[in-house]
Amino acid sequence: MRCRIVGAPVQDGAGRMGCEMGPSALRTAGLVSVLSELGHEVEDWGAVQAAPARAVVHGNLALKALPEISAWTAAIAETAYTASRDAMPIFLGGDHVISAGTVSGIARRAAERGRPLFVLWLDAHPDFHTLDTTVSGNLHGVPLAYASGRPGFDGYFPDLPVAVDPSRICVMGLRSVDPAERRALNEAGVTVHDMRTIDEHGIAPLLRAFLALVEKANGLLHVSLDVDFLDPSIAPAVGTTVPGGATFREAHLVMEMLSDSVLVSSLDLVELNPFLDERGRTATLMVDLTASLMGRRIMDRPTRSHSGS
Ligand code: DIR
Ligand code: MN
Ligand code: MN
Ligand code: MN
Repeated sequence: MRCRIVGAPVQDGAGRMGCEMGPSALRTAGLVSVLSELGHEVEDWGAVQAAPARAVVHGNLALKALPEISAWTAAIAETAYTASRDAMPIFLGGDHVISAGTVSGIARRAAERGRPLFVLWLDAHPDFHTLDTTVSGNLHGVPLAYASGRPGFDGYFPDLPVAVDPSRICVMGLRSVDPAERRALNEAGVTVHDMRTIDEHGIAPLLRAFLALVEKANGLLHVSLDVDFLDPSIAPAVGTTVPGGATFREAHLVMEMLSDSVLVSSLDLVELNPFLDERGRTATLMVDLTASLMGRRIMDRPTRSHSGS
């Protein structure tokens, strides 16, 4: 497969600095060579350039860096649209606000192809705040709400070409949800698997059910992997650690099942903060998880051929 690496060195959406270094750390951990060794053709597009910010003022004075983030979102959406023309884009964050742009650009591409877009959001948090409900004001808490067309972004974020239908979104790994997000997730009808559900059922059947929906609809699948989906004991390099996350085995199982499904058409690797890492340990884990998603296996397994785009 042809993979296109796209850096999105955004850090203003998170509560602390450091995510800007994420793309460098993922490259340093060997992302490109790992993908090449798996037989993929890899193109590295370098980094998205932020457009100049224009003044944007919002009534919620807690919002941080709104003009800058709005400009980043426009630039990332455009690049995501272009990069997904004839390759599988892998977006290197940057904090999770980059996904406002990546999902928007990918949704536009999917609509043009007449394919429904599904989104798998692997995260401790649902990132389902609007500009009005966020309490922290950190805009990495809003991208899924924006991409699914929740109201209140008009005039502040770029106009959304195509919204992702909430019934095609699955959020997995939740263990930190603000009250406004909980209400909104229920109302919108997003499929939500919190850690308790994963504990009770096991992660595989939950994922399998979602993949069956994607397959049945002949959909495209965007995967957004936040470092804090993982337990902090294995992935410490993130500004918002929450105990009780996915284990090493659960995370690799998810990635291998995604690989087997041959449904994934784009990927975000977000929230890596290399300043908080232990000698590249978290960056290396993120690269290894990407390898599992892109075909690395412990032993040979029966594989399906790619269904094409
Ligand atoms: C919290 C934490 N819900 C907020 N969110 C995220 O700031 O809105 N942390 N995304 O990573
Ligand atoms: Mn997130
Ligand atoms: Mn998170
Ligand atoms: Mn509008």
